[in-house]
Amino acid sequence: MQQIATPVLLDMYRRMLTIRRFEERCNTLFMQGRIPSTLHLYIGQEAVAVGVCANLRLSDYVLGTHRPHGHAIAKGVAIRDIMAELMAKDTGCSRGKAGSMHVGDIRVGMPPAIGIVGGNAPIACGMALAQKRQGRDDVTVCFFGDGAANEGAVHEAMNMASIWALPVIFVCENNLYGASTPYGSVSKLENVADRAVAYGMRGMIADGSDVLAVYEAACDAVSFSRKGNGPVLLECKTYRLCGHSRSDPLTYRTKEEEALWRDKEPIKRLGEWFVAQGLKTTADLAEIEREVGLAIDDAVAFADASPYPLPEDALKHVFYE
Ligand SMILES: Cc1ncc(C[n+]2csc(CCOP(=O)(O)OP(=O)(O)O)c2C)c(N)n1
Ligand SMILES: [Mg+2]
Repeated sequence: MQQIATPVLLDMYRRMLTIRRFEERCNTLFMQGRIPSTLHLYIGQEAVAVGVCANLRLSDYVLGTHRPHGHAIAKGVAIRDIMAELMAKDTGCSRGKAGSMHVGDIRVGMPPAIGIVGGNAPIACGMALAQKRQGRDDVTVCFFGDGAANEGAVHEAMNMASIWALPVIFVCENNLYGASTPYGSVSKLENVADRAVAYGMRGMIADGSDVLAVYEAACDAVSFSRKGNGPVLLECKTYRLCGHSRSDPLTYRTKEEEALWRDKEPIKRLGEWFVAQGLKTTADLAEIEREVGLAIDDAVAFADASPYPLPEDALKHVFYE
């Protein structure tokens, strides 16, 4: 395993924990009716967004999905701005008009996420084409799910990215289900990454419950694409430890399967690794937990105190002005 600097490791731990606690709070706020619309939580998948984004610069781009809170926090969108967006406040990152499925902040390299499954893949090609034509050695990361992998737009985008040698890292978060549909029932191939060969691009697989493994694979993929070698398809094997969206009774999967994945969930795993390596004590980790809790309290207080958008501004920032 490559040597990862301790501050990077610590930042990854803090970010994963921030995503987890942020979303747990979102769930509570949603149940209380303080967050309108719907929510797709990322609980269990934190290592994917964090391990990938720890390899990115501010000028690299990330395109999220309908499950984007983790992507946004990992890329550096402020949690105050995300929370305000979820609560439909004017201070939200999309001025309270977009909600959970469209969080992002172009100032940190993440345009609003795309709720259309697979819809972000062609957009990733466009953004990567711009990066390439501007002579930048930046990359675009396109997160998508195992369900999205079967969308026509994703196939077209991968083919085009390969032909034009675009700097796109296609990160498939294979959490075994597209809503309630098991991946095995919609693909003959065990791995989404095996499809890479059909597009003439590199395919890689990482353990998506292990942030160190994701970091290492993404480091390789990102540096490969930065050098102008074209796109990479990186599949991360992961699992959502929550329902697909609101009111999901989870009847399509077994308690045994859930327990298996809960056992190897990424945050506890990295925490235990820190302690085993002698890098941190359990007291240090408790202090990080406390600080993360305070940051989330602050984000909720900020969103609570923020005004709603004015009705007369409804059409502002919707069309190009
Ligand atoms: C084009 C399109 N079809 C259907 C939906 C409804 N939908 C939202 S999420 C989802 C499942 C997506 O599964 P996957 O790509 O594996 O992502 P995951 O939810 O597992 O993160 C579906 C069918 C949608 N948003 N867009
Ligand atoms: Mg899925």
